[in-house]
Amino acid sequence: ILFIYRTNAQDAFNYEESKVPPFSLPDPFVSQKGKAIKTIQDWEFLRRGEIISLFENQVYGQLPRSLDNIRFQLVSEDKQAMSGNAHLKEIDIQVERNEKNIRMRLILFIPTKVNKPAPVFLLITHRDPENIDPTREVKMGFWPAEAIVARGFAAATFHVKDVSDDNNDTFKEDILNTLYPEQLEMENGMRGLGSWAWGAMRAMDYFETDPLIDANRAAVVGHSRGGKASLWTGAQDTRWAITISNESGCGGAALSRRKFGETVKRINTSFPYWFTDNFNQYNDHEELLPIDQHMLVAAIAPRAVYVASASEDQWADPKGEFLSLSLGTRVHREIYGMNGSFPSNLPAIESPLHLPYAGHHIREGKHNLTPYDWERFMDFADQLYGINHE
Ligand code: GTR
Repeated sequence: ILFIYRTNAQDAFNYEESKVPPFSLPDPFVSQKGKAIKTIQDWEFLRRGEIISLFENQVYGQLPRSLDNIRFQLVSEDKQAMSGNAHLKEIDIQVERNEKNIRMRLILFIPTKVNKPAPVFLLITHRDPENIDPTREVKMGFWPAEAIVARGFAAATFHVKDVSDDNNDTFKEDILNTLYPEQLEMENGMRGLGSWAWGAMRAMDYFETDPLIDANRAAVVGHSRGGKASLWTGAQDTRWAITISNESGCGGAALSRRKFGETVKRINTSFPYWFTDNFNQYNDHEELLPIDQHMLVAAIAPRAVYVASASEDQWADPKGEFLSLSLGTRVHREIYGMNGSFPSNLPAIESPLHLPYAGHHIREGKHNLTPYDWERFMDFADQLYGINHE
């Protein structure tokens, strides 16, 4: 008897384009009552809200509607960080509800050479906290804060653990148990990814108060599971000028109906605490989803959106990520009349495509967030903002 062992559980999934099943996608341009969506008015007051409700109810869960009390406390500061190139602020964002509170730590490096409010990149961090070391004794390519500051942007980040731990056993600690326990009882309640998006929005609440930050030029960035959360943030919260997904894959930028690489069933099995309970209904039934992920991209419109992939990250389905971007940004083009479009095929490796309202690149190499990715995000922001930061 010959046993074939699969050493990598990801091997059992489809990686062949020829085996992608035929599918038809839900239409962002028709309302639930069948009205054709043609104008900015239709989009902003009817269809966009419907799409967000569908994602709330079926995929990520709804965010709490109330924010009882938010406070910002500067816990440490260094005006000469990074050899004088940056002003470091560490801020505790405290949110209180029903006399209970949680704190989320925001790390923020603001370039000192800029004498006007700085545009900012916020990274939703799920990896080891050494990736975002505020002392900069450890410097990782995952968050190249020096390089971000050198280009005139503020570099901000928080760790998801402060809002909801990335762990099935402990994700309820912090905001869910402490502030919003009723969400846990709801089949469309907030879970892990929703909590992280909530955290990003609280960072934005802070940016709006800091005179050194240009909150109108803020980008939210996440890698992989963090990219799923950044898309969910940008889709709901219209304050972000740019929403960036790096290799977010299934439940992020990739179209679920392609079933290429990671599938809905697999993600709900491995990471049941990321999504709301209702998402389980679509295990092996992607065709029943009332949305697909191109509509998450669409919900960001008219604000800018960037989707990045990596050539060896087939688990995240680079082609499915690109298709979502190109289909989702039809709203930018067809409703808002923005110029430029994407080609029908996935662009070549390391040939970034930066349109006025959307960006894409596929980097050579493995699943990761790297300085190459960051430099492209900053190129895109420079172009969008039309600035040199001198
Ligand atoms: C994988 C997961 C992906 C992605 C990735 C990551 O195990 O299947 O959906 O989130 O982790 O976050 O790096």
